[in-house]
Amino acid sequence: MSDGYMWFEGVPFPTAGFTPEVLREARESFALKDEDVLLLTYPKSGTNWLIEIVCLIYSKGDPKWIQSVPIWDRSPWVETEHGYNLLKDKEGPRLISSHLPIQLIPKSLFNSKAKVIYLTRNPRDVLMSGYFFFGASTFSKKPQSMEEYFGWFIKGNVPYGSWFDHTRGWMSMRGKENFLILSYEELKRDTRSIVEMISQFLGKKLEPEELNSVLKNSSFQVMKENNMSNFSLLRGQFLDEKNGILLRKGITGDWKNHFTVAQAEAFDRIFQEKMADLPRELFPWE
Ligand code: PPS
Repeated sequence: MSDGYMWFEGVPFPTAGFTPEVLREARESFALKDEDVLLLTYPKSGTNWLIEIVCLIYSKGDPKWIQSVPIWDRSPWVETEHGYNLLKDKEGPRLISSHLPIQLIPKSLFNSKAKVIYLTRNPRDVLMSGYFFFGASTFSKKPQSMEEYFGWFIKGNVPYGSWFDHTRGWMSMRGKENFLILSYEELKRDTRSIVEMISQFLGKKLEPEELNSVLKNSSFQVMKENNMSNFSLLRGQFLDEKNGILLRKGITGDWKNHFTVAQAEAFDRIFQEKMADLPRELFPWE
């Protein structure tokens, strides 16, 4: 606690919205059902973009739902107090979000046929996105400089712990029939094909005009204007009024505008050290 995080089993969490009791109960007792869909990411990987897309696939492109219900109530976070309480009594197929590392996810996942989508992103862009977001938050530890945040990220001293451990943990599920791995980079590069792949994976066929509406309503510009999805409802309480922005840039490679040459080289070395034994195609960025 004293270092600005709420630690649970060696993993740092933000201090607001999380308790050891809920984290423990979620892992031990939360029952995933075969018809549930679990959207998994490390923070700042494009989670909310994925949630928006999946909600729109479920509504067949009709934007009414995404325009009237906050994004965290449409696909609640199983590890937060708010999300857990919503989910545990919810009937029917549920959309569920989580940033949890594999060792903290509800154990019932491993005996269920629930469909899981794991979205990855270039960790350098994840780092930059987190630097700006947590720097403008009131619920998590704030870095004083990019250099400081870079050090925290490398050590895993950021919300939900190490990107490297998180990614390695979840990648061990690759190849399972109910597990789809996607990347933010592929989603940016060919949004239409990836959205079609997601709808196929979820068994939800879309007509061409429905697909067009999913694409339009989940686009960066439209989502940035949607107060149910852009986190503007959190400003004042959890996010800084001016700089607390979820949809900041929405691009790939922004890290190049911020990393020093020394940081870029250090990051390459660490990535190589920690991830070299995994297939290169799991990381489809430059
Ligand atoms: S969080 O707070 O961890 O749940 O954040 P998360 O949603 O995972 O990631 C936020 C980044 O995703 C970008 N984003 C998008 N990019 C493209 N298109 C759309 N529609 C979109 N929605 C969110 C968002 O801009 C954050 O990235 P950065 O690099 O900070 O812009």
